[in-house]
Amino acid sequence: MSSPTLEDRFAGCLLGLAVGDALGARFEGRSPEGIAQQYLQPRDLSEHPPFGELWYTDDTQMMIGVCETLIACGEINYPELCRRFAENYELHRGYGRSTQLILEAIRDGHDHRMLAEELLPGGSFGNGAAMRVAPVGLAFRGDLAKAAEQARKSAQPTHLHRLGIEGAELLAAAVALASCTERFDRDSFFEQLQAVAPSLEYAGPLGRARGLTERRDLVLFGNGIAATDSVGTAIASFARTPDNYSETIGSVILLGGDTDTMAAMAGAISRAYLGRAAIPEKLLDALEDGPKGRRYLETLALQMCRRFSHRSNE
Ligand code: RVK
Ligand code: MG
Ligand code: MG
Repeated sequence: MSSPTLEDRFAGCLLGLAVGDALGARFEGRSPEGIAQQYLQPRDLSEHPPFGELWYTDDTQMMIGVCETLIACGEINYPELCRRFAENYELHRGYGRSTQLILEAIRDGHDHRMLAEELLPGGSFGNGAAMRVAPVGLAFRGDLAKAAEQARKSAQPTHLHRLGIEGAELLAAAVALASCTERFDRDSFFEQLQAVAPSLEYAGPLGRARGLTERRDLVLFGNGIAATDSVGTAIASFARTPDNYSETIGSVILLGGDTDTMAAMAGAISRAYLGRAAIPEKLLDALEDGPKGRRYLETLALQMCRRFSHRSNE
């Protein structure tokens, strides 16, 4: 099988994230036992997806804001990022509580920096900065230090806790590495990731992910809204089944809990590696296609690719 083109990888990453988010959203907050009554195997979710159109959530909506900023400015520009987040914001997409209040403050011209510092002790360590950061990994795929620096900037408006920020750095690095990979090499992938996120809170899950073979052992990773409970889970699922998108996103959805976000993050990494082709047609066809829907994501991917492909071999 020939390697995907860069354009394929960019489109795959954005669509893989949106499809994971939208499919996972149907199961958000449910228990693994409840989901198992309907779906026993990860691939069943792609072969027999829930009925009707699949709507994405805050994960994809914020990722779109990151993409738009990168395309407009060539890097993360704080005022532009805030403007895009607030402009795209729709409450019904289901935002984290603190992120919601911050985006409403930006929209209404209030002091949002104070909220980011004070709403949660030490700032937010939610997975909201990691779930939206994949485009940063694509844009700076040839330079992990730059990708990490830009990931930190992209977290700033809403996530000031070091664990929320580190989760974003880690996810951006995972996407960057996957998008440069011709043939997945587990040891090399984890060695590079471990250098990006040295904190104990991430070193533990990354170390376990490196040795993960059985799907049942994914339950040893978290399934929650904290970045430390979900970023490692998404990476572990990708690394267990790097050649199989349906298995990668289905496995994290069957864990229950924060299913949209784990599947969004795992889907972005998976498709940055595999490219767009073979995202199951049934899922792609079901993804919403109104304003800023499926076709808009394809356009964004093309614009991202044009703007950033020259950085690929740096
Ligand atoms: C609804 C204590 C903290 C904390 C801290 C907890 C969407 C809080 C997406 C907070 C994702 C929650 C998710 C979310 C993304 C964070 N001390 N608790 N320092 N920091 N928390 O509001 O964008 O689903 O319970 O920053 O990270 O699909 O309410 O939102 O699943 O994490 O929300 O943190 O959320 P926020 P976010
Ligand atoms: Mg969500
Ligand atoms: Mg979520």
